[in-house]
Amino acid sequence: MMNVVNDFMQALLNVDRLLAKKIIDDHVSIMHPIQLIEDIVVVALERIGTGWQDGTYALSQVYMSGRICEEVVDTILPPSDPDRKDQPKMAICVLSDHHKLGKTIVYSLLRASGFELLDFDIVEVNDMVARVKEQKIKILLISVLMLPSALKIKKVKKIFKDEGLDTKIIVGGAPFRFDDQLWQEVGADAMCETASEAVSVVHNLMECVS
Ligand code: B12
Repeated sequence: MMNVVNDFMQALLNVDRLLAKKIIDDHVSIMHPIQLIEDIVVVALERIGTGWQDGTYALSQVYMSGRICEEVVDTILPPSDPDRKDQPKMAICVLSDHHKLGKTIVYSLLRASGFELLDFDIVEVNDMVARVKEQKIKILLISVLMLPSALKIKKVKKIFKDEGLDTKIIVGGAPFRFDDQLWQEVGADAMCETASEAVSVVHNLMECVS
């Protein structure tokens, strides 16, 4: 698997869309799409991010890698399951930052697993709270990839508390993988390391909401 990750990473760094797509296409028949994304795409992007941080790669390479992955991932995400489950109202969003790929994957995975959920896309705190109230959201999934965005969840939680909202918050994204206490510090009800975990975590939380 490490060789495949290396090849995929090189294709991204060389901005070779065709090769990147071919590597993914070659594996999609032997791996579940979400597994493939987590074992190849996420790992390669993380390594590119670390390489940018230590000065090995340029931000333009991070940017183009992200764009190519968005295109490639889009072609393999599973279709939604028409047999919707009986469930509390849910929504997903990116809070404040502009890293959308994780959110897109979690959204597709939950829909493919039979859940219906709204996509608020990128939102700021006040807009998010207003939409949660308007739509009577019971479970809110928040994706963030930057620490300052993660810390804003504290404010969301405080407003929910002050206004008597019992909406449960599930968080995910890089800052929570870097620091495994952070989800509790920001007041979330649950955290997922990967998109695959979202289905069982949502199931567990569904039992706590009316
Ligand atoms: C690609 C990328 C970009 C692209 C984004 C393109 C796009 N449209 O998404 C671009 C070039 C635009 C970008 C810009 C920046 N980036 Co950037 N970026 C990345 C990189 C390399 C990969 C992110 C990614 O897409 N990963 C793949 C996805 C699929 O993984 P994921 O989001 O983690 O999601 C998985 C899980 O976490 C989980 N998940 C995610 N969210 C949720 C939510 C829920 C509810 C659940 C259940 C699960 C879940 O499911 C997914 C699948 O398993 C990361 C490195 C990293 N380690 O993450 C840096 C990184 C996030 N970026 C970083 C930074 C600093 C920036 C910039 C500030 C750089 C700059 N100086 O301009 C800007 C900020 C832009 C902004 N305002 O948001 C830092 C953040 C550091 C920090 N501590 O805050 C990182 C960590 C890089 C680093 N090592 O320093 N970036």
